[in-house]
Parts: sequence; structure tokens; C-alpha cells
Amino acid sequence: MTLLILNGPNLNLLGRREPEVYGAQTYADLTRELTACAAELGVSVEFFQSNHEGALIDKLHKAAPRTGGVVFNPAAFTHYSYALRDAVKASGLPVVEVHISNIAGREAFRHESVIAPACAGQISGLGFDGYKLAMRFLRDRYA
Ligand code: CA2
Repeated sequence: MTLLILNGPNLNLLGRREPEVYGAQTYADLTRELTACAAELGVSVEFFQSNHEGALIDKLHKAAPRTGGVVFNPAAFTHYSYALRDAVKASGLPVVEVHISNIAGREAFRHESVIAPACAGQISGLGFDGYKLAMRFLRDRYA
């Protein structure tokens, strides 16, 4: 089974700014940790990060059939991108939405996700562990 780890805008800056919110680890650290997690789970993993809504949509369109599930942090698009919500639905794939920070405990505009209703579920506030828990869930449920 191959899992796609999809990350949205500005997540390439992890570890460089706002460490009090997103931690001190970088995007490269994230890919390293999730590659090790994938090996433990016995799955393959593909990473894609983009600052562009259309690129994320294109990736979701092309993901099936070789992708078995998607771990998706849509970043700020979470809160207003109906286009990404439609792309998640159109992919036909199980998608788990993940947030590093606890969006429920932050500014009001972050409380709503317009993408979560199209997903299998959402994990928020558990840091990088959220990605790992989502990977395990997708493996256990869909492999
Ligand atoms: O907590 C999350 O994972 C978020 O998806 C992160 C988004 C934010 O807009 C969402 O509300 C919650 C922002 C990602 C920006 O990441 C940065 C990392 C380092 C420095 C600056 C931004």
C-alpha cells in the first residue's frame, strides 16, 4: 500500500518560524520521521508539499489508483478551499485531515474546516504524531 502525505502552503517553512506553535522540527525532519514510520507499518510513502492550491488539486486527481490513502494537512486552505474539498471527494480515496497545532484552540477563523466533511476524519493538535496516527489508521482500515 502506498500512502500520500500531502502538505499545503507554508509547511515548507516548518521549524524556521513560529516554533512555539508548530515546533522546532523542519519539513525535512517530518519526511524523515514519516519515512521511518512507514517502514515500521510496512507501507510505502510518497511526499508532496505545495504552496499552490491547483498543484494540490492536480496531485489529488492523479493519486488514484496507485495511492491507497492520503494524509492531508491543507494548512490555511483548510478554512476556505471548497475546490480542495471537491478534489478530496473526487479522488474517491480515504483522506485523513491532519493539523500540527490544535485549530480548535486558536483564532476563530481556524475553528472551521471546510475540507473535513469530505475526509474520513480529522486529527488536530498532536504535532507530527498526528500524521503517524493517520498513517496507522489508513493502513489498518484500508490496506
Ligand atoms: O496546525 C496546522 O497544521 C495548520 O494546518 C498549519 C497552517 C494553519 O494555517 C492552519 O490553520 C493549521 C499554517 C502552516 C504554516 O506553517 C508555518 C510553519 C512555520 C512558519 C510559518 C508557517
